[in-house]
Amino acid sequence: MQATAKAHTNIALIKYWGKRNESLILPTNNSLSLTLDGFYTETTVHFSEYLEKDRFFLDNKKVVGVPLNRVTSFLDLVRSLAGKENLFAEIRSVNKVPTAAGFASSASGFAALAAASSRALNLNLNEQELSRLTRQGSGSACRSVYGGFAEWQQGSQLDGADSYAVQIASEDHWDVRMAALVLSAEEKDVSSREGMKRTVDTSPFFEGWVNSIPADLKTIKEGISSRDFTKVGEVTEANCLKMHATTLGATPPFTYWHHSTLLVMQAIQSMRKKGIPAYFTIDAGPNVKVLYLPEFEDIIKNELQALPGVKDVVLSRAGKGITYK
Ligand code: FM0
Repeated sequence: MQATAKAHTNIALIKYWGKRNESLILPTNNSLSLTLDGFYTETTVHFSEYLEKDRFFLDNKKVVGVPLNRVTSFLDLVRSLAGKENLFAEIRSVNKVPTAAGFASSASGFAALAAASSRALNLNLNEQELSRLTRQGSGSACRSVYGGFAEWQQGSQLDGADSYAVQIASEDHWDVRMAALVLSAEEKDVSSREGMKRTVDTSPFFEGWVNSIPADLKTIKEGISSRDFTKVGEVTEANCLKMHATTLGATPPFTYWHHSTLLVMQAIQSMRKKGIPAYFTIDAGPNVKVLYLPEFEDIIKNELQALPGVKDVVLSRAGKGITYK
């Protein structure tokens, strides 16, 4: 009753921002992401009759408190699917992230946990079933089941049966790349979970955000299918800015940007004026990710590394979906 799975993280080009059901993790909009080969989590789950509760080691360190509770609650779902409510597990995860600086590992983490635990209990889930299960650990994680470009379909059913991700194009369809810039090692003030809830509950801009999604999705899917970098880049950047605009309208208002975030955003826009095609996106934190094409990799890396406030630049290609050992 043991299995090991590896999952890569994903970065949304069209963001998930808002839930319609918090306990089931059902979103208010579809989202679309690129899975990255540079960041992953590898997890081994070992269920054993000799254990009296779950125990969790991350990078060989024992984890307790809230992160352990999140893992245990998620395993409760897997246990109940398998009819093994009283079987506990030892979970060992290794995170491959360049630094602990504000890079969400929850996407790769829950995808690897869902895959390893469901396989250890012989659940035989197909990709859609695995994505639907993964969603209940962390929403954005349901897209990491797939390599390349994946779309999380929000679905309409109340129980979430039709809320899971599907692959839009594999990692071999198009060699687009992403640079992750490390700007700050500080803990964020407002988690993505809390930030999206505050936005849904209080921001007058939230309705505009939700209404704008279908057009953005149509554009990005056309762009991905025809490998139109300008089209994909422009809608990625615009969608990110719209998401972040909703937080400024919340009560109390907040932003994830630091001064160095804004500096990098402006630098990327001026790189484009110089003829270097690059577009940014930002999640619920200060760090910036930059979408680019391989032929511009050297120049983009040099320009980004030279920016003030940039501590590190990590380059990624499109990554694979879940793999098992
Ligand atoms: O990834 O409350 O998945 O689409 O990263 O666990 O469901 O951590 F920019 C924000 C990620 C949200 C956009 O939210 O929330 C995206 C975000 P949970 P997540």
